[in-house]
Amino acid sequence: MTTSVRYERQGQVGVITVDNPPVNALSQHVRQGLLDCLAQGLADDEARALVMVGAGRTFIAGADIREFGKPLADPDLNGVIEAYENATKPVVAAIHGTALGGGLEVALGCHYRVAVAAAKVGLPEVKLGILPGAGGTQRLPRVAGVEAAIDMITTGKFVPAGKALKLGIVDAIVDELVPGAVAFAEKLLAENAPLRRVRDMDEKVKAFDPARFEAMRKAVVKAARGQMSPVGCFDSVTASVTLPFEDGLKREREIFTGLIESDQSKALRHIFFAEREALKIPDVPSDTPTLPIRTAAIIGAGTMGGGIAMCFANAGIPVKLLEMTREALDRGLGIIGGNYANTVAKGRLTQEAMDKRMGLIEGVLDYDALSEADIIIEAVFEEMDIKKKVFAALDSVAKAGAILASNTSTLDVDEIAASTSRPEFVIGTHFFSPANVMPLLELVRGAKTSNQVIATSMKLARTIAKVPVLVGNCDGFVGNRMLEPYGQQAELMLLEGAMPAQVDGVMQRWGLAMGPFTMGDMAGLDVGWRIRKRRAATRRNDLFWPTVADQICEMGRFGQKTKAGYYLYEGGSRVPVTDPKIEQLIVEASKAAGIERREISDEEILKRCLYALINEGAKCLEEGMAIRASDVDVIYCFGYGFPAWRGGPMFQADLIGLDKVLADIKRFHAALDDRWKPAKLIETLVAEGRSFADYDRGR
Ligand code: T1G
Repeated sequence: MTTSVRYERQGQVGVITVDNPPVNALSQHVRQGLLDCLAQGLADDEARALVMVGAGRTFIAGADIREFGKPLADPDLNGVIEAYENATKPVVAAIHGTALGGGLEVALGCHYRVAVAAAKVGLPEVKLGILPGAGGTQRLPRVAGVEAAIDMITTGKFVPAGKALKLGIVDAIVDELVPGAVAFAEKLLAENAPLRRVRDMDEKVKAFDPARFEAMRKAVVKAARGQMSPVGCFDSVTASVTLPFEDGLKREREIFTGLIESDQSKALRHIFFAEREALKIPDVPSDTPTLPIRTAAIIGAGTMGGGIAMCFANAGIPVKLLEMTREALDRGLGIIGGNYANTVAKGRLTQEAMDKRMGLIEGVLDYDALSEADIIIEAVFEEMDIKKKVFAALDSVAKAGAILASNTSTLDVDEIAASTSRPEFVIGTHFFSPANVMPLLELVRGAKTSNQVIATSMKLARTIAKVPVLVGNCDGFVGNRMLEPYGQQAELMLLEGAMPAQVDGVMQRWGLAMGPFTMGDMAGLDVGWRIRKRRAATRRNDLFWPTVADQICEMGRFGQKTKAGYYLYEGGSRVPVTDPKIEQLIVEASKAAGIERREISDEEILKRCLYALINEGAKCLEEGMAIRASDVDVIYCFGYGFPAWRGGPMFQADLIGLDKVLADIKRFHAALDDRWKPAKLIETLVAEGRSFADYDRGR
């Protein structure tokens, strides 16, 4: 008998409790315990019905992902679920927290399901590159209907209990979890309710017209943008309509087996754990006391400042937004209001929730209004002198113990901290635009930033629904530092023979949300232009520096915001249109540089862009600017549109083979220029037969 699942009787109802902290994952001993306790409950003559519940903060959150990649030990989850489905006494699943993946599949194997109002259910396997592999694609359509099942399973979205009730996934909402579930079970007994097996509930799948699948599948393929699992999920759900239940299970198992072995699933599982690993800072103990963050303040109501203010309001934290003039403040508040109104119009937020959030944002015009804030984030113009003035002013008004943060994207956090008397309370909080949408938050550790401020900032990041990664204080930190050589290779290839559309096309077909030039046009070409001007005096003069980007900026073309950059954006459209003028400019720039243009293959484009990221990422690791290679992957997947189903640049290097990557870097070094000097860490790892994953594990 395992200890992670226990049985006890309450009156005439047997209660089976799964207790496998932290999220009651269905590890082997849990699967065995579920079978043992079911047998115990069925053998208990005093027990006329059974309830299944999770101990701690949640119901079962799914299969144990750490078991993937190894031979799955018996008992098989499908067998466990079938045993519950065929139980000779009614079984009620009592859901709180989240019932996810295999957890919801186990609940769907029970005859009935109840939930507390705050509970959520979901089948998020698609986010791990797989599909619900324990009958979820066959049972969920039978309770929720085919359309809702396709929507939930191909997106992995969580559904709150109220909606789950409406859909038919749960049968009742209860106030108190176990008493409510026991009472529900007793009611079933009193009504002599049937042992209702979901597999027998065919009405909703029979009512669905399979002719609709063709158009629906096209939409899923388009949205998947190269990821296989959403399409696999879709195909498996269609079997619930076109095949008998048992055959549908077989079809589900076939597709599952193919997906779980895929590199895409390995990459997505890597990112799942990497995101959580990034929270662990080797020299900041996990029990470091944190500072309370009850109120916040943002300086600067521009695009970034407004977006950051929304992050706090969305998390229910009152936030003051400081501007220097009433006009600038009203403009900033207006943009925020417009953003929220858009979300309401799209049905993603209620008007009441919008009003509540807007009510948490207070515009102010005086630094003194910031004196009670627990954290103050500066989001002013990216010029060091301006930032130092702001921090000097903050130093005189902020209360003792307030965190003073800069949203700088590249500037020296130590220099900013030195303009205060409290550098231990200064940290970089590099949000990504749009700040209320992009999940990544690079936390930049200054030389004097205290452990308490780091621990507080990591915790706060999660509170405001951000994915935090702690990085070192170098020019560009980690994400933007790596973007430099990536952008330079793209620019150099324009002069050597490529055009923007070819380079962007290669990177987007490979899976990036945007190629380098469409991304530059979206972010604003003037941002990079200002950085290049700042660095011009110190950049290496033994290297050739491409000039096309500067020439485009000198024409006043900064991208989407000026309706022209590398591409044209007619009528305010965001769709890039090739501009013959820019193509002509590129050809002339090649000539002026004395470069004979040549055909550049897609493979060379991909390698030079991807390996530039890998090489610089390795340098960040060897300099201690990034703690782990997996942190670099989190940064690129959550902040730069790198496809999570590719796992990040460093995961890709391991997948390709670090020795092969090094061989190509050396080839580029010989053929191109010294930008391609291999990172010492890559040479060391290859010499020792190790991978970035080995490096992260300290092996
Ligand atoms: N397996 C193993 N460990 C898990 C886990 C899981 N399913 N879920 C979470 N953990 C660990 C996590 O790594 C962290 O560990 C700790 O628990 C707390 O997690 C057959 C095949 C449930 C919403 O995809 O979405 O079922 O870092 O920090 O923010 O069809 O965890 O502390 O060492 O995320 O409160 C499907 C994944 C699996 C759900 C809680 N299920 N988990 O969020 O805590 S595949 C999922 C989550 C499957 C079946 C298929 C979240 C959460 P550590 P946390 P949280």
